Amino acid sequence: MNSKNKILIITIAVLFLTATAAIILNRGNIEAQRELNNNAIFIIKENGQEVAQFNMSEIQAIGEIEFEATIRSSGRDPQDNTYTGVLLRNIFEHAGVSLENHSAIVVTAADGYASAVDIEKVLDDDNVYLAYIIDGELLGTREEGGVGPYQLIIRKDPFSQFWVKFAVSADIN
Ligand SMILES: Nc1nc2c(c(=O)[nH]1)N[C@H]1C(S)=C(S)[C@@H](COP(=O)(O)O)O[C@H]1N2
Ligand SMILES: [Mo]
Repeated sequence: MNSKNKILIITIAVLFLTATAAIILNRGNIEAQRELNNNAIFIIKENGQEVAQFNMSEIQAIGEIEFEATIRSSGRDPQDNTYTGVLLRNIFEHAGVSLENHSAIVVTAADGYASAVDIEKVLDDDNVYLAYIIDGELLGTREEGGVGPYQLIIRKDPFSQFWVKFAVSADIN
């Protein structure tokens, strides 16, 4: 083998090992973060009364979906992202709460922000999600500079002011 080929093979091997190491390290990282975020409790209420609490693995087990959404916040260009989360309606159904005979769900955040979402929007099977991963990374807590651990996302809204960062509970009224 000539020295040019040797250098080529060594370069390819180094690149391959670096990429493999990065993937493995990142996977470990996500698992560690997810573990940590199992302290992240989301509370389900019906008419102001708590009916259930779920941690992140429990939320995930309800039916994880990947979806695209565009965040349109004032003063910035729209940004397309891939989120991972579950439909808000599925969380209520999992908690044994019927969506019938209700008009809205009020989602409340750790910073006091709250948003009321019409039940018609919640019933749509590709609109109102509770997300915890953005582009393969956990959303992170407010303390970590993130917008989670949970964020309410309303995909089909033309603006994002009714999305809820740091979401902690949802109350069906
Ligand atoms: N908890 C919480 N959620 C919130 C807000 C907020 O201040 N606190 N701002 C809203 C607004 S006005 C927008 S545009 C979106 C995106 O906010 P960001 O641009 O600060 O990420 O989140 C919405 N949800
Ligand atoms: Mo906004």
